[in-house]
Amino acid sequence: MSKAPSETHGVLTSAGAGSTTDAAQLREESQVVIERRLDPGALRERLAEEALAGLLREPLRELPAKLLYDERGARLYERITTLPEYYPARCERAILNRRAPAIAAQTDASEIVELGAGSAEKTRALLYALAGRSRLRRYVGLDVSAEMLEQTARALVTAFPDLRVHALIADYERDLAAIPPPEPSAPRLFTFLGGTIGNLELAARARLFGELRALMRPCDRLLVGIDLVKDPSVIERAYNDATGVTAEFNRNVLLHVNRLLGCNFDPQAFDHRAFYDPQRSWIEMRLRARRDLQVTLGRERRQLKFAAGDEIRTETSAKFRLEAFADELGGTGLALEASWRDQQGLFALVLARPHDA
Ligand code: AVJ
Repeated sequence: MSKAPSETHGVLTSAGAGSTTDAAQLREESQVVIERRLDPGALRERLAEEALAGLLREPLRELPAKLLYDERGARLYERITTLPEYYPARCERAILNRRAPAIAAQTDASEIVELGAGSAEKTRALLYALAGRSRLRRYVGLDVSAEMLEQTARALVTAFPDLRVHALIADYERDLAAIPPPEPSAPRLFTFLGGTIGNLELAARARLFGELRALMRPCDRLLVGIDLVKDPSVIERAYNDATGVTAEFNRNVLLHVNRLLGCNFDPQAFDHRAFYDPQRSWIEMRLRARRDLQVTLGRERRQLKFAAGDEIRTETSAKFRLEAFADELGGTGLALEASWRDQQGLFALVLARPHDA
C-alpha cells in the first residue's frame, strides 16, 4: 500500500477482502483515496457546537441544514430525489442528461470537484460525457456523510475503471483548502448541484463563491444548480410530499442532534412544516412542538423548554432569478458563461468562469 499523506486517516480497502483478489484490491486502493479533513472527532465536534448554538438562538431556534445529512438523513434525501413532487432533482437530471455533452465540450474538463457529492448519481451524466471525450482523469468529491461518500467512491471506480477518485469527508463551508491541488493542464469543473447553494444565505454564498474563485485557474469552471422562483404552491408541494418522506427527513435531524449533544429529543413530538416565504424567496422547513415539552442537553445538563407550537428552523432553501444570480456571481469575480433550464423552466444549471478568463 502506498504511503498516505499525513492528514489522511483512512484509505479505502475493499469491504469483501476475502472474495477479492490481491490484484483487484491493490488497484482499488491506488484508485481511491478517502481523506478526512480533520480527525473523525473534529468534524463532529464542530457540528455539535453549531447545533448547540442554534438551539439556544433567540427568537427562533435554528439548526444548520447540513445536520440533516447523517447517514440516515443522506439516505432519506436520496429517496426524496425520487418523489414525483420533488421537481428539483427530476429537472436537474433532465438538464444534465440532455446537456452533459455540451457542458463537456465547453469546459473540456479532466477533473470534477464536487461539493456535496452525495451519491453523485446525477453527476454521472457529466462523467460519461467527459469520459466519452477521453478527457476524464479524476473525481474529487466532498461530503459530510462519510458512509455515503465511501459508497459513492466505490461505485464510481466500478463504473469508470480509469477514474481516480478522491473522497474528502469535509464541510464545504470550511474545508475547501483540503481540496487536492489541480494537475497542470487538467482543466477542472467544480460542481455544486441539487440547488444546495440555496441552503446558504447571501453572505455565505458570496464567501463560498469567492473561495472557489480563488481556487480557479483561467481554464477552470463552476457549474451550479439553482432552483428558480415559481408558483409557491409547486415549491410547497415539493417539500410536503404525500408519502411523508420529507417529514421523516426533517424529524431525523433530531436523532442526529441527540447523538451529537447527548440529548433526548422525541422526533414524534414534532410536526413537519415547510412553507414558502416570498419576501426572502426561500422555502423553509421547521419542526413544531406538538405539546409542551422539555429536552435535557446532555453535557450541559441544561433544560430546553418548548411550549406547544414552538418551532425550530431546520433548513432554508432559496429560489433564484437567473439575472440576480448572475449579479451575485459578478460580485465575487465570477461571470456567467452559460445557463440551461429544463423544459418547464423550473430549475437551471449555471456555468461560471473567472471574470477575466
Ligand atoms: C439538497 C438542499 C437541495 O433544499 O431542496 C429536500 C434538501 N430539503 N427536501 C433542497 C431538501 C427538503 C434540498 N437540497
